[in-house]
Amino acid sequence: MDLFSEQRPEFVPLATGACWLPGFALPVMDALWPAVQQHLCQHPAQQMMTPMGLMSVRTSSMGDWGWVGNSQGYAYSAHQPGTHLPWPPIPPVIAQLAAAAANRAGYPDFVPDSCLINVYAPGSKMGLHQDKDEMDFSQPIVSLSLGIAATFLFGGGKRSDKPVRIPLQHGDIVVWGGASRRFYHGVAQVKAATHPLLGAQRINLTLRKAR
Ligand code: MD6
Ligand code: FE
Repeated sequence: MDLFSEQRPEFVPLATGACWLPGFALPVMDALWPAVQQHLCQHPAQQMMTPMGLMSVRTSSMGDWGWVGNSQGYAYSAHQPGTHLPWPPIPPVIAQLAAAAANRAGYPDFVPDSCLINVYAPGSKMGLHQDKDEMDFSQPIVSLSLGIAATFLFGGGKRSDKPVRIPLQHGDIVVWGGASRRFYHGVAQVKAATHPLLGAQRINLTLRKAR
């Protein structure tokens, strides 16, 4: 028996409609990480422009709808910037994991049509924002964290609401919807670290029903 292993709970409620599922993705990691790696080799994550300036994270997408930004704004797009090709489909291991996590969180009918991949090098961060470009707010967002740890900032309905700090680790999933679907959130500047599987990076996948 390992006396020093830290027990983490399986389910942590964050707010009405939102929960944290520590380690939920670990049982399928052997199939999941190669699928993400293969996607990123073929569709490298790129720094996107937004009206607020260049983002510090790099971004790629899978599914019917990818997330694309430029200096005019940002939107879901069926086509990749540059090549105008459609995005590749969401691999079944990822879509099935997202549906299982949503089900655990109380959303039994989740079928994602968009998977946004954000790659964080140490020093990258994501400012407080709302996710409000999707059409159906009855569907949740499923967010999967891979690689080095990061502090997720989970606020409230107003930008000025003080966020709680959630220490996300490799394999953790956050599901949110319902009453907290449009809550402000972000990621604190990622601290330098090395993960045995991913090296010095954090990768976040957010799965949505965009349309
Ligand atoms: C991230 N996530 O964790 C950024 N948005 O890297 C998000 O912006 C996000 O995790 C909506 C729902 C879940 C999320
Ligand atoms: Fe977001």
